[in-house]
Amino acid sequence: MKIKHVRVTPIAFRDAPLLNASGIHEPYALRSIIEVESDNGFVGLGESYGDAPVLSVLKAMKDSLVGLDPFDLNGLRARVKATVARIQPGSNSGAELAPGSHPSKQVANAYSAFEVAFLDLQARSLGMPLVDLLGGAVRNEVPFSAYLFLKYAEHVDSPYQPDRWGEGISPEQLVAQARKMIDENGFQSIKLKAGTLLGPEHEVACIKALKQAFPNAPLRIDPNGNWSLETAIRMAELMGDDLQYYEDPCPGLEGMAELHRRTGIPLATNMVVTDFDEFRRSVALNSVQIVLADHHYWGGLRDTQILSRMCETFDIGVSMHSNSHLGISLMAMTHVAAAVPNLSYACDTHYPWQEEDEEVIKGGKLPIRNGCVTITKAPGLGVELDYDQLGKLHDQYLAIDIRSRDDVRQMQKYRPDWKAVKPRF
Ligand code: GKR
Ligand code: MG
Repeated sequence: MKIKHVRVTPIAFRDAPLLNASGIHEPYALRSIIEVESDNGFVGLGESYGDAPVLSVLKAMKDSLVGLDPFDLNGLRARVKATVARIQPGSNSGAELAPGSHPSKQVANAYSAFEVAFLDLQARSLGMPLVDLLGGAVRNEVPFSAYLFLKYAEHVDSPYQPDRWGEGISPEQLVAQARKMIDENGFQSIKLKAGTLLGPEHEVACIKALKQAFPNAPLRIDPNGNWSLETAIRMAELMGDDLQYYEDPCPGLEGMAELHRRTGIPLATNMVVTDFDEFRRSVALNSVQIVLADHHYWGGLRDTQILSRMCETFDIGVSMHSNSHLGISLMAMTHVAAAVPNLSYACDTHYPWQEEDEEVIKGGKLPIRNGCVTITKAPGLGVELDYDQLGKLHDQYLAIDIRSRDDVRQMQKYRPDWKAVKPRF
């Protein structure tokens, strides 16, 4: 079997005005949809970042993959390395929350984008679910958590009708947001995105309200490194006992290590451990007790399994990170999570925030039941592209002027003096 065509299609979909440490989400999120077609008629699918620097690598890669055997993952890696060395793509200043766009991650994330599509193609050609190529499923139901955001009711320039979630600013509104998300998806655990302009005390009040409303649900808070060590310690004193884990409260491997020494609270990260070198340094310092894996920038599904194995070796818990994404990514996350025996926590997903009419796979949005996404016996990732939807979302991409995520620039539309400062509090 040889690769005959590779297509990379940038798309844009509506994204809610969600607040975070950098600022606020823009009205559209960008992704790329990858199709790898073999000479015997199978098509493997992938989904990755859609920011300009990433797209430039994916597009530059396309033709070099024609003629390659989709089982030749080492050949894929060599071609990715050669392409990145040749074109040296730029960085994406506004997306430090999502390490995938960082220049040091270009090889890992481009490899991942195609590795998923290659594995999907391999599995389809063999008529088996992708998870079987990862050693088989240790669970068929993969648990995800409710991912709450402080948010405005609508975007600053109102490019479209307000979303169905309404404003999420007060603790009462956050509890209502959680209830709706849990009613619709059955989530058992709850994560609150923090580090926003509303400040740590307000965000701790939201955690307290959530604890009261959902006393049995494990809670997490994630300020994306936007609190100083002293602030993180002060907030830990207020809510430490309410948390399952404390995700990236303050910046840096050293800061996190010191925080753990002084509070004893389990710390999780998708910011200070984003590659194997940082993993090694984190183990030496005991910076984190849980790593949030993300195949998009950890170098694919197989490297995510290696990361999980490393976590097991060093007695570190495994959870999963997410950015705004659609169903192909959700199924890739689900297949790899199904093949990780030591997945110790429900995974993150932004999926509930995405609109019903903007899914790119046939049949619309995938169901999340009892907080879980199910692996089926269908070949590969188990999803098919809806080409009408792909065309619609690509046209939407062409119609807007966002080419790289920049939550700082978006916040400046609300507050012209807003700057990228970290830690802010
Ligand atoms: O989408 O605003 C966001 C998140 O803050 C995202 O960018 C992070 O990468 O969800 C992520 C996280 O857990 O840090
Ligand atoms: Mg995080």
